[in-house]
Amino acid sequence: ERTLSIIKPDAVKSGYVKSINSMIKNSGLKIIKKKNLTLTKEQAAQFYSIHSDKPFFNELCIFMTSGPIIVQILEGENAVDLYRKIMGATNPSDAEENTIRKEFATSIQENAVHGSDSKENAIKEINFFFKE
Ligand code: IDP
Ligand code: MG
Repeated sequence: ERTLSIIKPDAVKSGYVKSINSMIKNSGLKIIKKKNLTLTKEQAAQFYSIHSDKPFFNELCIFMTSGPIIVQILEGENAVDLYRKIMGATNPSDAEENTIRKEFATSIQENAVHGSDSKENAIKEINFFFKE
């Protein structure tokens, strides 16, 4: 099974990429593809289009385009749910100990990482960044 991981601009800027990837590898997931890029406003709006009605949508797009991100495909047994588990809750103040967001997120918006929330969305999100 595969899932899409994004290390968001806050975590890249703070130099947390290596530490986050160590937590990913320690969980048993393999990083099978990696891309460094900066999202355009259009890409951010399209990627997060499911949230376009939310009050935080505009700010979320501004944040996600504020600097480089690392987009990775993770592979392993139960990859979607396993990665959601090691990421921790969306709001870092609700995240459990030893999760990526507990360790590295600063707010509900600047929360260090993205992970697909279902197998179906994982396929869509992987295709969004790795069409080839
Ligand atoms: P998830 O990333 O844990 O799946 P979603 O609800 O899908 O959380 O929200 C997508 C992203 O939007 C979050 O990771 C976070 O960056 C941002 N976000 C979610 N809820 C809020 C909020 O209430 N205020 C500001 N930003 C939010
Ligand atoms: Mg989500």
